[in-house]
Amino acid sequence: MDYKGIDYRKIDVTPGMGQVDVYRLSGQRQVPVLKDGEQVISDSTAIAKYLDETYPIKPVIPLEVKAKGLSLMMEEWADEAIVPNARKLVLLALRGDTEFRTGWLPSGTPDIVKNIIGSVPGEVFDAVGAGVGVGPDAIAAAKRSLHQDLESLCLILSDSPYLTGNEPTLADFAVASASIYLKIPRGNYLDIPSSVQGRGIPGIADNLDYAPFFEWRDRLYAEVRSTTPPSGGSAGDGPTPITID
Ligand SMILES: N[C@@H](CCC(=O)N[C@@H](CS)C(=O)NCC(=O)O)C(=O)O
Repeated sequence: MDYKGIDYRKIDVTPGMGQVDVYRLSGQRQVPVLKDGEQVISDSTAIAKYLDETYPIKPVIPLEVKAKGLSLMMEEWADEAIVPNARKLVLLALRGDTEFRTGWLPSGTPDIVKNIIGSVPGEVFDAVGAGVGVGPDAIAAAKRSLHQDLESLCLILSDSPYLTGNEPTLADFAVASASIYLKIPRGNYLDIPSSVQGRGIPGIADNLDYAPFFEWRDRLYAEVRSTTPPSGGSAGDGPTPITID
């Protein structure tokens, strides 16, 4: 919606209790959900399709058939391969880096709480990982997949400024958002403490081979993402307003 210049209001949902409202609104419990007047749409692909149909300016799903197929395929790949693999490795990064671990805590967190969280032994993370089926083999497989994914992405980006051509599409937005697990962007694009910005999974976030990928990602955020908190409605020649109750 930032890319299309559509004004919107964002409501963060608290996992658990907050999802009751999501369920009441949309009949399912996951985000994102878009409410546009009386229309309620869940699932990011369905939302992208709806936005392109209703607000055709700057389509996020390309009209040209090959780029359209690639965009939809890459979006699925970002959600189904990059995100789950990266989530597994985030656990490993939190295990090994106390500063990364405590950097997530709100700024007012008392030192005693920070110290306790910072001193949780690595074995506890191993046990949690094993408990959710993320043992050493799963971690090695996730690493292999991500290295191959990043090599592929760098190859694609060496030939065009965006993943499917000269304009950003759903593919770019999906892969860029999945990449947040790999390395957190610097800048006030997301509500993420500055102490963890620029940090990420060792061997990936700091790997110079993948610098072109993270440069593309950061350029996309700088070009597209609004840094000011979205507000409801705007007048004059600003972005097209959507009414959200
Ligand atoms: N295919 C869906 C996936 C949505 C999804 O995985 N949402 C996650 C957050 S990124 C969620 O709501 N998780 C909470 C839950 O599953 O209870 C889409 O692309 O919108």
